Amino acid sequence: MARCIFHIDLDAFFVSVEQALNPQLKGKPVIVGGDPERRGVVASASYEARPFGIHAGMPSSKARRLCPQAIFIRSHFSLYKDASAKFMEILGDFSPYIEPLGLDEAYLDVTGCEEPYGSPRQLALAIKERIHKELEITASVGIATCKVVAKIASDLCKPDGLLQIAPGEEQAFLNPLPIAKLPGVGKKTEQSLKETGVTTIGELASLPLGTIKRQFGATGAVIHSYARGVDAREVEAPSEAKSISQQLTFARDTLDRNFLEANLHNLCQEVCQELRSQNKRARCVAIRLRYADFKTITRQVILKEASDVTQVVFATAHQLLSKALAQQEKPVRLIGIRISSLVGEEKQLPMFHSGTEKPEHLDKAIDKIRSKYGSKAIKTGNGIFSESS
Ligand code: TTP
Ligand code: MG
Repeated sequence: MARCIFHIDLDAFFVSVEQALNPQLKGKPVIVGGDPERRGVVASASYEARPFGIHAGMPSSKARRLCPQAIFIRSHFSLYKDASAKFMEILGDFSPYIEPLGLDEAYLDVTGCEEPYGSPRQLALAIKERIHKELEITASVGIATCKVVAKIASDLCKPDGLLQIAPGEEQAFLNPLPIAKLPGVGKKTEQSLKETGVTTIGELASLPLGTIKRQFGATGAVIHSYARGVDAREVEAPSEAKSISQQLTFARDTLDRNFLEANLHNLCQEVCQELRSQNKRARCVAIRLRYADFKTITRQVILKEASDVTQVVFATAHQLLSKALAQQEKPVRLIGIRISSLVGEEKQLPMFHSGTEKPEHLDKAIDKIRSKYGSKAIKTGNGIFSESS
């Protein structure tokens, strides 16, 4: 089944944050960046300033010459960092598979997340609406089967846009675009390609791979593949793990509910043990099911309070599994769990002793035994199963 990847980029980010704080700036040519008097450069220009030829990286003094009526504002990085954190948090409510790129853009793998919304398009609209409601910033979303096409799509539909490239339409979409639109094609590569008469992505795609490899080496192979709309890169969380996941593909597709529940419990135990070893707790619990026909669904919920307790995570994952199984009864080939929105261990201690601590004691005891004797040394009731035929 084709993946569904979103690339989301906030419009005129620094300017939009300033406009949200000071609505009088809305609808005007606004430039955030360095001082025109002191050799500063433009960081972000409002869409009203862009028709004057103003863009990021341009000397602010030149921007002022091009548009004397523009309003210049100095950068306030702490404001942008706060807005960025809120933006990423919103995205985390829609899919656990997030790859932030800088402050104002991210890839999201939403394969199987779209069902409750009706379609990927509806899901993208829901994300745009949340961002607009909470941050007063518009976002542009590209939807495609891979990262590179999603990124180009979001770039083309700015501002406040939404552009979906249907599976199979990638090449037709890319063909007429100028090569400079392709990530990986910098100024030098663009120039060399133009010298050989290649100006569009379609022309690049139709060059023999050998030719492009001889000219540009390994980079050549990558841009050639991108030009054909082929990009197998996964949406990956940054190196400091922001999520923990485990999945299991069964030897045989199964409809056996007890078997699925038992496996889910084991997976929960594994991710929670890892979570506890990192002294973290998770706020988001997601399950993924892949059916025999490779159709994949993802279901997730945000916990009221972050937790590292296996029983809590399993109870939540179990509810998601029950709902998913009630919706479609098809043999399952893969089950996965992912816990994300991880927070440090600043746990609220209960004022009085209460029975609610018990599952944590149980987890600690299990972790100790497993770390000493291996993960198969102990299983709790939920994790013991036999596969029925
Ligand atoms: P971009 O997303 O590239 O630009 P943008 O959000 O201002 O406008 P667009 O609608 O085209 O996405 O970059 C995000 C922020 O990063 C931008 O608001 C300011 C900062 N930035 C710089 O400081 N210098 C730069 O050269 C660029 C490109 C961005
Ligand atoms: Mg942006």
